[in-house]
Order: sequence, then C-alpha cells, then structure tokens
Amino acid sequence: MRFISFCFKVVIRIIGLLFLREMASMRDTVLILGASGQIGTDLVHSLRETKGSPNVIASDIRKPSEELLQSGPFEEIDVRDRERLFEVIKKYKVSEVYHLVAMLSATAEKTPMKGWDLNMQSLFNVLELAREKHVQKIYWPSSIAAFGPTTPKEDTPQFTVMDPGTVYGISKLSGELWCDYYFKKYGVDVRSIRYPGLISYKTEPGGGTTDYAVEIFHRAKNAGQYTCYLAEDTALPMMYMPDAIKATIGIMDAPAEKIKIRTSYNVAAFSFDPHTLGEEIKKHIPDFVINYKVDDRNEIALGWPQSINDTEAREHWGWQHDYNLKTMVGDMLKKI
Ligand code: VAH
Repeated sequence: MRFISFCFKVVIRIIGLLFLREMASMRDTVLILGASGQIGTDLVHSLRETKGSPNVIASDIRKPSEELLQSGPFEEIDVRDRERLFEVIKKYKVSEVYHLVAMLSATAEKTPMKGWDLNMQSLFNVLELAREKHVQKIYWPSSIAAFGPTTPKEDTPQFTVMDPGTVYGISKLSGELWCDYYFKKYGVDVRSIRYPGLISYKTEPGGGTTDYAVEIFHRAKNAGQYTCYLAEDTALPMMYMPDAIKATIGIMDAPAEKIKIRTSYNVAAFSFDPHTLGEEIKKHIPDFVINYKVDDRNEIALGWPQSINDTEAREHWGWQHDYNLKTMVGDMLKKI
C-alpha cells in the first residue's frame, strides 16, 4: 500500500513539473528590434494590446519616446552588438523576435557600406541566436526593393527575376536567401513579407524613397502645398500601416505548416502615383497644391514594381488587406 502511495506522489510531482514547464514555455515574450521606427511604433502598440505590455519588450538604439517608455519594458540595443542582444533575450526569456531595424533605400545610397553592414550584420546576429535555439521564432521584413529594373513591373509575381539596383534592395534580397538557408539547414522558423511603401501617421518619415507618401499628408494639412521628389506618374505599390501590421502579425500567428515560402512573401493593397494621391487629397483639401522637383530618388523608384501579385500570401496563410486609397487618405487626414 505504502509503495502505491509513493508511486502516486511521484506521478503527481512529475505532472506538476511538466505543467509548470509548459506554462513557462507558453510565456511568449516578444522582443521588437527597431521599436521607435515607422513599423515598430505601430507594432509595439498592437502587440502590447493583444499580449500584454510586460510580454512585449521594445528596443531601439535611440532613446524612446516618453509614450513608449511609459507603455512597457524598453531596452537600448544596437542590433550589431550580438552579446547585448543575447543579454536582453536571456533577461526576458524572449521566444519571438521582430527584427525591424534597417537603413532604408535613399539613406543607404549615401553610405552603402554602413547600410550593408547594419542590414546584414543585424540579421545574422538574430538568425544565429535562433540557430543556437535561444529564440523560437523570428520576423524579418523584406521589401519590394528586392525586385529590380528587369522585374515585370505590373502584377509582379512571387517568383520572378530579381536584380535590385540599390544597397537596400541588395541587402533585402540577400537577407531573403539567408532566411531560407537558415530554415532549410537549421530549421530556424523565420518568416518574412515584402512590404510595399508604408503610410502611417505616428512617426516622421525615415529615409525611404516611398516616404513622400507620408510627408505629403503633413504638408497638405499644415501648408496646403507639397513639392514632390518623385515624378507625377511614378506609380508604386503602397499599403496603409494598419494593414502592414495585420500582415506582420498574420504571418507570425499562422501555423508553421502554412508558411510554404521561407524567402519572403509578396503582399499588396493598392498602387498610386503622386498625381493620383494628390487628386485624392484634394477631395478633402480642395486648395491643396502639389508641385514637382524630381531628384535621384525617382530613379530608385523606377527600378521597383508598380503593382504586386500576392496570390500565395492569400492562399497560404489567409492574407487580405482592408484599406484602399480612398479609405487610407480619409483616415490619414483625420489622424494627422
Ligand atoms: C523605402 N519605405 O522607401 C522603404 C520601402 C519599398 C521601399 O521598403 O526604402
């Protein structure tokens, strides 16, 4: 009888330990690298709403805004410093990393080697920590900049010619191939989408070629006039930030077996050129005037697709956008 009672106690203790370990592993602490950037600012807010602030660690190389600091844990991290990154991952038992740090297209053309070093070294640091099993899942964004001048411009397919002509685009295409390599060789669960130009109101533009589509709203509201650095007919794929956040969380929440592409997924919402955007703004601000002073960023934009086909993202993990040009403009002018 005493032996049976002893065995029963042992079994109960083992079940209890397994339960506690399961609970600990279920605490999916998330670390966002580049939390003060255009995407990071919105993503921190969304993830803290769903996962709880203590479980979402914001980080950036720059000091955070007061709002970001007050809303949950923040750590200063230079993502090129692998030891510092590892220290924070251990401190918070991080299970998922959203790596949003990058030097964008226009800025990287001014300092090519700094752009390449930041974009690639930071990615390798995160991939290596995942290969060593210190984190379970990674999100890393690519971009339509990974396409190039010989890529079909209209309805650009998921699989096609990719010959990027910018440092940023070369780093994004290289990064896609490295993500696929780490998945195939080491089983690293890294997921990625190719963002189009992103439009949001919470942060200032950050050196991207597509950022005219952010600046224009601030100028239209405050000055009634905007001088655009792209030509009036330079069309680009664009997306409103709420949809970009939806796609980002959507691919990360999808079951692993649904993620059939481990380079990066095309995602799309709508496309426009500066003239079309200006006309839509005029429906809200009739006296708004857009002028043009085209610079070298127009050449960058002409090397990118004009519209994107995202069939695979819609079929594999259920992506679909909510905003179109009309609803995006209406919401931006309300929120700016
Ligand atoms: C840039 N906003 O303009 C980024 C984007 C499609 C380009 O990745 O550099």
